[in-house]
Amino acid sequence: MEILNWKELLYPYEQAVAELTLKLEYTMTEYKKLGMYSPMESVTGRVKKPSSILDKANKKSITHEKIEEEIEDIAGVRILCQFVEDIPKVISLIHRRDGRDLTILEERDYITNTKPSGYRSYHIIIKYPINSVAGYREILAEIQIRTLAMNFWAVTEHSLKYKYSGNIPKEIKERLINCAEAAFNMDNEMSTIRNEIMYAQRINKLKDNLIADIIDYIQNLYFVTKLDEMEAVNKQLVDLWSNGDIESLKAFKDKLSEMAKVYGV
Ligand code: 0O2
Repeated sequence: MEILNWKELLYPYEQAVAELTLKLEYTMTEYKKLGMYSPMESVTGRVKKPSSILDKANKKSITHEKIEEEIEDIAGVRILCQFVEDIPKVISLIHRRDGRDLTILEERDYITNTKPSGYRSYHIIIKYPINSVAGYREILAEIQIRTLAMNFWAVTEHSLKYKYSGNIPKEIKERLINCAEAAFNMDNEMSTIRNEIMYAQRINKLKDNLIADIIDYIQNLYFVTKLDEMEAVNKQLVDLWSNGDIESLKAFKDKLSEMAKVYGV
């Protein structure tokens, strides 16, 4: 059997994880910069540890020569969403890249088809191109998309699997199934108040942006207006900061914009 050079084997996977994570983070940032709600809450990635690769190869009777061909998740990227409704949006974002910077090979919907363990998540297996010093090649990677609640369950179950070397006692398994149900109910409950939560997040963002604009105006006006005029402006800002609704903040910003025009700043 071929002796594996782990450093050489894993390097392209490290590159793939770094590139994919960065690209998806940029998409998240873009949503935020445009003042839009991002369906992705966070993106993380990891390269499977040699011990886990060997365990999986052993479990599935994969020879060393076939590891890269048959273990699809040596490179893994995980996208977390706040709401179940965000998941199809994230899937569309990945579909849009299909045939461009990645190729989709397979999709596994463990959300519609929950695993017997209680595991829920959406998996997309991709082929990803790597341009390295060694040249061009394509490697396999797995993108997991799940909600925060699904992730909480999966991470906890995974650590128990590890603790019990894959043989979780029956009683704990049953409890885990109850927990999976609780996570499922939590996702459903969160969906019912999704609009409220998204509205609150949008308002907070809007408020932050308005305050930032107001502070910019105040800084520009500081040296050109009379002291008592500036004191009144500062006092109004302090009042609005704590009590102000969006409309009053907008009106205050418009007032400062007029003042700035008058003073030519
Ligand atoms: P790790 O440590 O996360 O990398 P199989 O091992 O046969 O079940 P297969 O055929 O490789 O899985 O593909 P599948 O079912 O899409 O699962 C791949 C990965 O999904 C797993 O990788 C886990 O990360 C996650 N996963 C699948 N089923 C479960 C589950 O029941 N519980 C938890 N917590 N995670 C699951 P690895 O290699 O098992 O683990």
